[in-house]
Amino acid sequence: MVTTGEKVTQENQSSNFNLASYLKEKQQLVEEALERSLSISKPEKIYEAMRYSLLAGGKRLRPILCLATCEMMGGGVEMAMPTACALEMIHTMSLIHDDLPAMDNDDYRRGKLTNHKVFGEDIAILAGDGLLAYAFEYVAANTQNVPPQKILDVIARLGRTVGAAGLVGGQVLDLESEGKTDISVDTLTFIHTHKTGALLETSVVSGAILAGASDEDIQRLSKYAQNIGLAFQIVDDILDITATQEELGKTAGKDLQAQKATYPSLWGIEESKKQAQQLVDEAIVELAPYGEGADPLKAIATYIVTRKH
Ligand code: GRG
Repeated sequence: MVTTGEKVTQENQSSNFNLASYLKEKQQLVEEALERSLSISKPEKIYEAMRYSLLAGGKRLRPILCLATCEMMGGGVEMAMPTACALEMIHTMSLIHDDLPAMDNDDYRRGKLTNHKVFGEDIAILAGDGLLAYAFEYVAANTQNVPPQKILDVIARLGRTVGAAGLVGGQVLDLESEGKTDISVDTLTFIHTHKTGALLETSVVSGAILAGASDEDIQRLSKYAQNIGLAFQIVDDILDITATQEELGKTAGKDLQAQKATYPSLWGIEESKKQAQQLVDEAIVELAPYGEGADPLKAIATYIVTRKH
């Protein structure tokens, strides 16, 4: 599955880079920006519901990927922060809707009760809608020092990513596949490249666009992101089996309970781990031209297969 002739060697693995302190620093910046992005107004209930899920923690992987890519391509954190926040708003709204009784029917998310358990189903649906709309407003109204055409490109990509060509399409196929025993690897991969991979890809690519990256760089970074996106989902499937509710912050073992086809159910756990590692190796190959500047993206790729939650 290696997509270029290059090999992953020791020198293009991150060596002295400290991912833990990098993630801590960026997570703090993102938390502060998210806190500032949405204040309580009238009617208070909907803002409280939106803030409840948006500020409930989480790894903030999508905003960090956007910021890291923007910086790697020569841009600054400030120009990418509105998009980084919008990515987290979109991700959070997808979690709120995914947890609803009509979808996955989950009681816990990010270690807390799900939005509908606290605010009711009606408000949870509206909180998701509110966050989705606000994400687009937030990018358009707050992005500075970026040419308007680039901002429009980011907004168009965000739209495509959440719609039927992305998260919504992946979710529909996922719902249709529940309880079926004959799901192929191709169908499973379609579900996850849309449901999970699309937003991770847009996180990376939008950071590159805002920094003014060339089409060639964007293509390379898309490949990096597609590979880590799929690896991320394979690991998610494995963790659903091997991790505890405390580690996950949500109910463990849900896939088996809902009779969902997963990578471990098709390949077994060991082969799934091998495939995830191979995808990450291939992702890292794409970063070869960017030297030390790519250390954060390399380390994040590695973290994706070693993470415990
Ligand atoms: C987007 C309009 C619109 C509707 C939503 C419900 C739905 C359509 C799509 C489902 C998308 C979904 C929930 C995909 C799963 C993605 C995933 C692996 C989530 C877990 O991500 P982490 O581990 O979570 O990054 P944290 O909590 O760390 O942010």
